[in-house]
This record gives sequence, structure tokens and C-alpha cells, in this order.
Amino acid sequence: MAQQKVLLTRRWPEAVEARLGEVFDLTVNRADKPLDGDQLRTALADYDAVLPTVTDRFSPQVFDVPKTRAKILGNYGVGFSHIDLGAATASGITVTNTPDVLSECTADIAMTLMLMAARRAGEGERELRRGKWAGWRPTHMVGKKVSGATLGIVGFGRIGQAMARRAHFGFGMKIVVVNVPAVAPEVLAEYDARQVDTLDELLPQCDFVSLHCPGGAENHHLMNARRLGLMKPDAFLINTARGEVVDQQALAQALWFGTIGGAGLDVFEGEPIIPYELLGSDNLVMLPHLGSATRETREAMGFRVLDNLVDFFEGRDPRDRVN
Ligand code: 8YV
Repeated sequence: MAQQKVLLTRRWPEAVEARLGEVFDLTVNRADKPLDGDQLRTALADYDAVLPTVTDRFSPQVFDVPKTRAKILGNYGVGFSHIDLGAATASGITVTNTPDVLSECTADIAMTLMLMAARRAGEGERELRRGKWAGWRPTHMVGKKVSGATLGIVGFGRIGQAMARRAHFGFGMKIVVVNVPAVAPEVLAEYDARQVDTLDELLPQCDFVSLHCPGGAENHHLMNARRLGLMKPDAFLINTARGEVVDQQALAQALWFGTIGGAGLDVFEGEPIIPYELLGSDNLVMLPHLGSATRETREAMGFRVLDNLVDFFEGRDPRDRVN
């Protein structure tokens, strides 16, 4: 396979880059900056495989290349809403992703955000660092109790279930889920979870709502002003899915006017730009898209992409094909 030309659009963990370099004719974008549309078009024309990340926007225009050499996009991540699947398929390009290997770490970050937001951890740390702590008092930085509270999980796939496991068995939380298609009763039973038919039904029942659904057009601004208004006034919204699932302006207003208790965000629409309106909210915890960011997981993601490529170029169907 050494003759297959493969492009890494960003730097990957060293061990994975080394192995990819042994197996393929590998080029790495050492600038480690997102490629623009023209660079992605050139990549599709020049390489047999392109291995994108979430920062590479494969819009329909990018696939409009006179002569495409690329046969496969091995996406480094489980979410692929940055790749227009219809256009990829029409160009005869296989797309794969990296499920399973990042579920546990992404759920860890969702738990981190939930605990930090509810217990005002970011706010407390800022106070200390600014030298503003006036000492212990009974009414100081009182947050919301997580243990035993009701957690609504929107999207009950691998990551949603990893979240349910932590919340239910670790924190005794009651789990309510909404998912399309409906979740099998035996899966719900594992977490003693209850299923509702619609998001509108789920929101008013929950103390915490954690988003684990795909991004893209189907879920664009799923959490809009009306739905934020259905949440309890002291409830928290957690998003480790995709930024576009939440209407950020509506969220900024809800946080500002206190119509919800707070929020924790790991992903943003238009990241890395953070809307100015969110920056001033003390009841908001923000992380820079760290869901899968552990050494172990980032390596596992890379090796999973490698496995998919090897299968593909040896004529087998890659296990993580998404189109
Ligand atoms: C990845 C993610 O690190 O897998 C995903 O969908 O959001 C992240 O954990 C990112 O997509 C890199 O491409």
C-alpha cells in the first residue's frame, strides 16, 4: 500500500503518524492549521485518501473537482457534520469515522461540565485567582446538587449511554432519554432509564439536560429560545455534541436573564470564535472542544482510521463506513 498517497490535514499523535508513514506514502500538513476550501479541493485531486478533522469543511463546492483522485475520507472523529455526505457519495468517495473509542472520554467531559457548572467550580476558581475570596460563609457560592437529580439525555447512542452509566451508577441520577429511533426497552433497563417521545416532553422534567445527538442540518438549533424556555429555571444545559445544536444567542439570553440555571459547553457554532455575549456569563462553563482530548483516545482514534484505510485499500468494506 506504500503507493497510496495519504494526506493528514492536521498533526496527529506521533505514534499514529509514524505507523501511517510506514504503511502509506504520507504527507502531513505540518503547519497544523485548518485547510481552506481550495486546499481541500486540491487535496481531493492529488491524494488517494484524505484524513480530515472537524476543522475541515467539506462543503458540496469542495467536492466539485474536475478529476478526483481521492477514494476515501477517513475522518478523525465520530461526528462528521462538517462533511457533506451526499456530495461525497455522489463523487464516489467513501467516508469513515471513529466511533466507540472516544465515547468514555467524551462522557467524562460532559460529567466535568455538569459538575463544574452545578457546583460553580469555574466561578470559584476565578474568585480565588483574583484574590477575591472573603472566606467561608454559609451562603457563599451555593450551587445545585447533582446526586439524585434528574438527567435528560438527548441522543442515546454510545456517548449518551456512557453518560448515563456515569450519572446513574456513580451519582444515583434518574435518567430520562429521548432518541430517534426509539431505544429498545432492554437498553433503557440497563440504566433504569425512562424514555419520552419528544424533546418538548423531556425538557420540563429535568434538572440537567445533556446533548449527545449528531450535529448538522437535522439538529440545527434544536435547543432554540422556545425549548430553552421549557427547561426548569434552575436547570443546566450541557453540550458536548456539536455547537450548531444550540442557538447560542438564545442561550446567552437565557443565561443573562436567569431563565435557566446555567450551562456547560465544550463545542460552539463557528468555533473557535466564541460569541461575545457568552463570555460574560458567570453561570456558564466553557471548554475548548476537549471531548476526546486524552493521549489514549487520540491515539485510538488514529489507529481506528488506519484500520479503516487498510481494509479499504485491501478491498474489504471498512467497519466504520458512514455512507
Ligand atoms: C474530535 C469530536 O476530536 O469525534 C468528534 O466528533 O467532536 C472530537 O472529539 C474532533 O472531531 C476531531 O476531528
